[in-house]
Amino acid sequence: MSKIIKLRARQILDSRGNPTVEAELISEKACITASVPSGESTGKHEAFELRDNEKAYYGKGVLKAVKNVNTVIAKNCKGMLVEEQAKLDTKLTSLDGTRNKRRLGANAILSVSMASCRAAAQETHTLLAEYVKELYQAKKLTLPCPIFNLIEGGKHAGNKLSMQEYWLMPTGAKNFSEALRIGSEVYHELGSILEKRFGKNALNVGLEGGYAPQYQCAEEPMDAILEAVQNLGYWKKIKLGLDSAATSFWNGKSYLFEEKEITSEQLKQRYIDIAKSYPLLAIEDAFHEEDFLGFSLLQKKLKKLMIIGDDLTVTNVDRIKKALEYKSCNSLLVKINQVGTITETLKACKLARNNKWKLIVSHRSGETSDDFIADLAVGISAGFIKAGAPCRGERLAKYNRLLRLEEWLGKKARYVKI
Ligand code: 2PG
Ligand code: MG
Repeated sequence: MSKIIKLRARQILDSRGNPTVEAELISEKACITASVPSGESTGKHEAFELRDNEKAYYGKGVLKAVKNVNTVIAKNCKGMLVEEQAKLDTKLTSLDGTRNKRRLGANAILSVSMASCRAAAQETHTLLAEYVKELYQAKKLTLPCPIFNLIEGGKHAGNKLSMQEYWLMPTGAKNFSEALRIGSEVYHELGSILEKRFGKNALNVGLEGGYAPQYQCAEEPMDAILEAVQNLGYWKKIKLGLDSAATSFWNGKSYLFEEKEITSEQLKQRYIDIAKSYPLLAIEDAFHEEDFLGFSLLQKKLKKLMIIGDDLTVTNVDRIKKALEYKSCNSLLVKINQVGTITETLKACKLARNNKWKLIVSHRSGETSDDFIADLAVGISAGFIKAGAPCRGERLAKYNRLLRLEEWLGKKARYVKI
């Protein structure tokens, strides 16, 4: 056991060029940093991200959050034991005192929560993944199936696609490295297809490294991805998935889909048609963030699919309980900054898992090179990790960490069977 000796934070930039918080923690035995991600298409019910709203960085500075770490949090957490994650996280939430971490900022709080967890792992000379396994009291370690975002739309790209993410899921890979290879090869093959069709412009990418071609029709990206898959002979090894991020095209009354207003019922029918014609395995945020009923109607129709809650559930126990009541989903997207501490993240995962939901640990569109979530996915045996395209440093930080974990853990961690 060792105490926190020094805690401080600084403002750094994320992959979008926006400020974010990095914490530095020095304990009696460790010295580490941790930085927090940030979303673009954020859910209304997420924990509060504190921004300065001043001239610098177009209001997006995080110096207030940094100051909160350097003053209130540092003063009160110095001397606490890094191994006592739950105690530290309770302290952090009670120092904040608000329901959604509005006072100190979930970004300030999460940076310290992550830092402490990583320091505890370092001190005990265990991999963070193994340490998380202990915290979560998991029975085993599992390498997750990566979910690659190959084509972007919605708020993440400058094209006309309504849906935000088109995924390749190499569910038939025999191990993580093969899954990564499939993802990378399909990504490059898809690049050539798009370049032939639209010219070099189509190689521009969205926030998560996926291509952002000028498609508008919802099915076209899937056709292009499948063409790439076909060219490479990977048919049997893959499934497709979607993140609609439907709140971003909901106007309060209807969905603005492919530049037309459609009803919830019409959108549902479109998903059903897509599921009939494509090898679809998952749909995330199929409807807007308050539409628990819409989700459940879809789930009834598409029983075999993963119906994933993201903005709907925001890694929050109360929202997950409501989704359970309505039978809205069968899978949870797990984002540490939606809730703001590691302990609360693990609680949300436990609740979902106890109800037989699948877990998908997820990055945010604004990322840093911090690879915490790779270890988190392995430690809780999530089964899936969504960390963007197999391209761009902040995305590869997670996938490359998983390659290392695969090698280091060897037989201690099997690859998920889907
Ligand atoms: C999502 C995420 C990550 P953002 O909607 O699932 O892909 O995007 O971080 O912008 O919320
Ligand atoms: Mg989402």
